[in-house]
Amino acid sequence: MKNRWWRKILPAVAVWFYTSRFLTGCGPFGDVVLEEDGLEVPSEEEEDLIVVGFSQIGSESVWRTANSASIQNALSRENGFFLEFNNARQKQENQIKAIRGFISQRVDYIVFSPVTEDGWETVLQEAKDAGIPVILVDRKVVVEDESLYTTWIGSDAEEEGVNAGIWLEEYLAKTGREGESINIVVLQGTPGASIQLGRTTGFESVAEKHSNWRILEQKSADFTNAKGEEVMAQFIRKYQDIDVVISQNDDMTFGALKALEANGITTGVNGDVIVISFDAVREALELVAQGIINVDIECNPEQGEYIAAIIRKLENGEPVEKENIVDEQIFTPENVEQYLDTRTY
Ligand code: GZL
Repeated sequence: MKNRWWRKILPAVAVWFYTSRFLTGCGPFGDVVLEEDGLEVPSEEEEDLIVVGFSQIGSESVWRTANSASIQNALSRENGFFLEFNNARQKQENQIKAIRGFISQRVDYIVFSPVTEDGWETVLQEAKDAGIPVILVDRKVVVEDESLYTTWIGSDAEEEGVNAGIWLEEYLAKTGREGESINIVVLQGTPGASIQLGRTTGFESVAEKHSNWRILEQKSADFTNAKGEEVMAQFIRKYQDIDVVISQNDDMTFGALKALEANGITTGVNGDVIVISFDAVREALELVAQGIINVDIECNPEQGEYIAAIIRKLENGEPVEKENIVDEQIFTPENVEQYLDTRTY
């Protein structure tokens, strides 16, 4: 383990942090949004734990909650880690402040899921200058200098979008509709998020092969249930003949289904509208089993063990891949039943 002499002064830092926070209403690192209990400081007996600062995007979706649980379970004290977990409430400025807080605390590793792909060079350079390795998880960043982060763990967003397009091709052929004019609306995730951009590009790359497919509109509903319902209601008011709804996560799908039902529009295997969703959280898979959602493209949130394994490799001086893709699959009414009982999220 590294000699972390500075840990001796951490209790004093904590007193300073709490005092300044109490007196000024915010922490010395600005209004960093930390867990309710504020700055946790490793105790004497926790000296040898690997200290990880994790900036999570938020708690906007069922998927995100599962992702956080996976990371907190894997980076536990029992497993040799001291985890500083920060919820950025989907704001990049909160993530940047949290990362600066981790740098000030001199954590051993910084791990974060970047809410959007741009605007990270400065803070990543600060982490590099401080000699703190950065591990990206879930979403990606776009930076000139890729040495600013050690590795990335997540899903192949573009492949997920392509898989949605391929499934639609096969489904239309199977139902004798491949020659029909197909009107499509897309509920997109957070603008500028790598996962949203990838899913969009992937699906578009298939759609452009079909002159009879028409993407009427693509609009962000920010990966949330409420916005999904709101944007779907707008689509319904605007377009008379929607054949397919592509929803880039299950939470937006849940909202969209509410709006469709409120307008007497049925969905799924025997419905008016085909619904293609992403994430494959258990609640959505139950709707796939009922034939209400036609297909759910899994995006695996169980990334905690991947992070723990990579940190252990780095601690041992072993090389790690720059990109680590997590396993995932596609769920349809035909195959979903066998997985329902074993789903962990
Ligand atoms: C996917 C992840 C996305 C999920 C949404 O990798 O970034 O963010 O699809 C979540 O549910 O909000």
